[in-house]
Amino acid sequence: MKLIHVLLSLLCCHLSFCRVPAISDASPEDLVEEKCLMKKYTHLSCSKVFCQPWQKCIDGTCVCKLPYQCPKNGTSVCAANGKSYPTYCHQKSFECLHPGTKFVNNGKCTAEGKFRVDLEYGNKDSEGIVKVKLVEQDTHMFICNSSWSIREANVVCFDRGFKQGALDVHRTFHLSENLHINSTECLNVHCQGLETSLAECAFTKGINEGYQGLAGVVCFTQNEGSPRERSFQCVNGKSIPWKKACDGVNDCGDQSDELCCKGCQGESFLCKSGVCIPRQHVCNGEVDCITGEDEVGCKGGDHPAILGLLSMAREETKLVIAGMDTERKRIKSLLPKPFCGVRENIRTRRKRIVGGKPAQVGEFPWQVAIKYDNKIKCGGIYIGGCWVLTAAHCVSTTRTHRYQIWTGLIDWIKPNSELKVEFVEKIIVHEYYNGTSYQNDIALMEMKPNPHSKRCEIPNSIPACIPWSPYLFQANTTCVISGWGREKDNQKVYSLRWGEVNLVSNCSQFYSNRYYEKEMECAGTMDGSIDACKGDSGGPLVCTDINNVNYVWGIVSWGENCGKPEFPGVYTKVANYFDWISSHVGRSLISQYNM
Ligand code: 4AZ
Repeated sequence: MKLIHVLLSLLCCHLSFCRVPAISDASPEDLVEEKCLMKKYTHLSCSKVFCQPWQKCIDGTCVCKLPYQCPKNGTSVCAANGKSYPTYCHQKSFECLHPGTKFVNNGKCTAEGKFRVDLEYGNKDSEGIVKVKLVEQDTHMFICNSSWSIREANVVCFDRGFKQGALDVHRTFHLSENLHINSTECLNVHCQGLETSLAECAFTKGINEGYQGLAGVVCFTQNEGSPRERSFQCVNGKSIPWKKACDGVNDCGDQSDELCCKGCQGESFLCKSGVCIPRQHVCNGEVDCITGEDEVGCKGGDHPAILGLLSMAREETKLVIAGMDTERKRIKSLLPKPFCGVRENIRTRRKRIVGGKPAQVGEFPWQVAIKYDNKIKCGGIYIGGCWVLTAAHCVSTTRTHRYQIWTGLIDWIKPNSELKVEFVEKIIVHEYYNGTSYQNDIALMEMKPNPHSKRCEIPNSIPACIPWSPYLFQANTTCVISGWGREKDNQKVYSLRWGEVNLVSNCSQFYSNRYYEKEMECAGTMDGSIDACKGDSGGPLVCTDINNVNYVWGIVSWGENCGKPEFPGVYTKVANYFDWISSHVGRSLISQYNM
């Protein structure tokens, strides 16, 4: 048996139509993270991917926006229900709410010239050779095989109501006697893969190389579904060969084969968030990884935007229909982007509380001090508007008048001129805060606005961003803590200090049953030399992303003593509370993406 396999492999390779994996190749199963698969992530999971611009992220899922939430400018499009919509975003938002209202063409709806897709020479329903009729053209055309992939095939199947997309991109179809493919031209088509109609994809003219050169499709139906080899189970119920998981290609159709990856194979790129994206998406001018690294360090020569234009220009002569991808990008660029997490004048403070270093004015513009009666009781984090984030164990909801929020402060013995004192309007403690276990140790403080402007004006503060996904930063990332808390020897601290700590995974090994993975985060240093301590509570653990944007990843919460290497500091995991925070402060204040 083995010998036959080897012989076959040799023969195959000689004929160069099959690749024998090298002995050292990891098996595809090793690229996939099992624990992550249980979460059943798809293209609608906004902790892993960005939502479409006509969607917003609620509780980790992309849901439809209402059409009025779309940007106003754009040109009208026609949908399959015969209605015109003011923009593509309006139509897609409407379609998202009422599937079936599919895109037909760019422009107003007219009686003649509908876009059509038919399948020929197969069973004509779920399989066949793809034939299209473009708007304002009266002849049907076939699709060239050279541009055809599972991306486009999935779109054709979605369009025909096969929710799991395509099983395969080809099959030998039994041609009828009277095959007449008389045209020498065919159409190349290019989709993103998540369109709901082929009409949204781009078409260019190509050369027909006969029947073999034409694209076909087999849509996934339950009876096609019996797995032929060891197979990967997509979230949508389709099964695909394991070797197609984590290769940057959305074979499943719901992207579930690309979202739980430890590594990527083939022509693909691994995002830090564990997502494989196609290599062509790296440096293409659009951020695909939620962690942003696919558009960083792109060389000037191949600047993403210019590359895009060049390829458009090259295609221009043959372009039949431009597709809606450029419009999708434009809509994205028109959405409001709140500002957070960027220091005014980034100083090179690089090089690295307990064991910390003194801070300078402007280095921690989100850091606030929470004063109760005559004492700095805790730290806090300015997150925009009138809102400050802190630990629940720092505050009580009833004595708001005894609190003050000091912003712009460095030294509380000799306050600097940037200091501004604010009074407190309201305190919101998490409804499931547990003072014994310190679960949900998170609270919001609303500052009293200026009575004239009705706004909070805090000139020397800049809000820290709220992380919307637990996948934005991984274990071992170096982040920064800051505060007026005690030194190791319990020495008092008057001036703001900061230090670098690393995110620690598997923290239950240190705190066993006291640590709650979903709600808490640990951070520390190998030798315990840098740590938060008494008085730092409520203050920030801030992590910086690849674009130098600062996120409040944790709130100083608790820990066994201070500065002990075997007991890292424990922080409230802010990403877990994005929806709780936005429900109180309003989505628009803190949402950067997926609005
Ligand atoms: C505290 O008592 C405290 N080393 C805060 C942080 C840590 C320990 C104690 C973490 O507020």
